[in-house]
Amino acid sequence: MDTAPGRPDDAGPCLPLGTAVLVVVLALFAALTAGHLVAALVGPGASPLVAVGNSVIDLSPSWLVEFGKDVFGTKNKLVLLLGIGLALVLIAVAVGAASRRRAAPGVGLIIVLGAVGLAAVVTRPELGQLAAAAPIASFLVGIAVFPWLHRLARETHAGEVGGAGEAGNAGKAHASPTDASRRRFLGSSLGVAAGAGVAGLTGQAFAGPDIQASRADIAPFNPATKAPPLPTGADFAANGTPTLITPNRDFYTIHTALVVPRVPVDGWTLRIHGMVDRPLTLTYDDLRQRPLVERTLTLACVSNPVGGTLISTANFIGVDLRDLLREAGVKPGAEQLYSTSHDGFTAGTPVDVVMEPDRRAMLALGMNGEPLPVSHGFPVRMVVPGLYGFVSATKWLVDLELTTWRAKQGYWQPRGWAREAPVKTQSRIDGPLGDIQAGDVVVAGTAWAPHVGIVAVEARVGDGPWQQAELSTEVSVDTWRMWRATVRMSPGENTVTCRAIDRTGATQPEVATPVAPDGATGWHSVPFTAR
Ligand SMILES: Nc1nc2c(c(=O)[nH]1)N[C@H]1C(S)=C(S)[C@@H](COP(=O)(O)O)O[C@H]1N2
Ligand SMILES: [Mo]
Repeated sequence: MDTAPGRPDDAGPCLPLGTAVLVVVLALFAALTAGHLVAALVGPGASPLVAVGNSVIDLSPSWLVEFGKDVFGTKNKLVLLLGIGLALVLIAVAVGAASRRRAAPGVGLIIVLGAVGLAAVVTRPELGQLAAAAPIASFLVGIAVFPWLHRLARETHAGEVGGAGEAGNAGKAHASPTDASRRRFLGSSLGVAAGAGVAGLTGQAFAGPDIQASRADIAPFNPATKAPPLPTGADFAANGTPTLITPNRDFYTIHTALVVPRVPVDGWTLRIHGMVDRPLTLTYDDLRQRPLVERTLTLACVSNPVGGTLISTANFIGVDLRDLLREAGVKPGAEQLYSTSHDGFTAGTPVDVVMEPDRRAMLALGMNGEPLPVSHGFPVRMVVPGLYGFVSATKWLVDLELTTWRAKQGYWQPRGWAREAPVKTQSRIDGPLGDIQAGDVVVAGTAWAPHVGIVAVEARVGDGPWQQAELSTEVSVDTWRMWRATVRMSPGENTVTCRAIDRTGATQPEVATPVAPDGATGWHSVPFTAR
């Protein structure tokens, strides 16, 4: 049988499994990094890997998303990417095994994955038409690299078979055809791996506009109305609670986007339209020139379990949302303020809540004296005191539409979450931390009922009597409040439980409910071992 180098055929020798898999892996790597590089030009979300990941997130059933969050917390996105990577490796092994004689299965794989990548990119709501260039680049590179490397590998192997008799005495002076073709295959493989590595890293480095530069260009804010200075005793950080203001780097972060959107101030506009008398299109400077207000507000996530930490407080700087909407002139009948993010995320907020004179809802440009951090929505986000973030706190905001509830649904509503979601009254135990001596122990924690206010917190050990806790000085009804209580602990395990009472007079309910659809309820209990 003629197995001359350069003319391998189906009946020829079989590639070792490892080589066949390597060829598939290298071709996939080259294809994905090429797409990643082109995505740097047409939008980071266009990278096929990222687009497929984002689509997996959006198409996943809610229970799976919740499971991911429960098990992996904020690492869930890394786990998703690793999962997709692992799936690709398994596919590469299977297709490699099928491609030991013929290139066809590998070519078929490139076509199928190319179609999946293209479909994921063109159906992403946040990407423009140009974005298709990234998966197309992936496809073209994959469809070129795979058959080429496959042929080189076959040539090497054909040479090995043909030159088997020389194997024992192939000295350095007499390079056999085997050595030459093997060198060609190895050299090409290394070249593909290196080229793909460089393409991937370059794509990563230049993905989108230089957002930190845009952020650094923002002149310091000088709010006309500053947040009042914190009263003394606003937190019990010395007893283990968080500080009243959460530093930006510690502020909890939740979003559906797999890569944080980079939205430069240049060219950013906000449209206010729908059921309004005067539709507006505002630039960043338009917002800056309005009287800026600074407000100390607590933001909470509906996915926060009892005792959880998906809640933080910041001094948000921005413009009053009600004032802005009054300028646009909200028409009667508008029920929903439908906000859209640059990344396609949407939230529906009740208009009557946003328009309450004392609600203090805002469009935030700054956070704790700085421009918004990129991961918290730079350049502009919404914040509505008293509502969970998923129905009110749209980051990377680009569009506000006044509409009805029937016309549109925010991102999470069709995924089984509530339409209207005020933050539930909650309290949690934060300290003491470390070694505990039996006797009198100061237990401390945090309580919140945003826009309602906390009036009391009670704590108890085991089934003992409830004790009134001392409360930190109230900053406003829109911020969390800290508590501490001296309780008696005996040696061994002591389970401490707390509950808050809000300004409506209601006590935080004992019955435990899950986070979906509108926030967890239940009392927080923590066992402490005293010595
Ligand atoms: N664009 C966008 N905005 C978003 C979200 C999102 O997924 N995408 N998540 C919302 C949710 S669920 C919460 S709790 C808050 C969290 O804001 P933070 O990350 O600044 O804490 O942002 C809200 N705004
Ligand atoms: Mo959230």
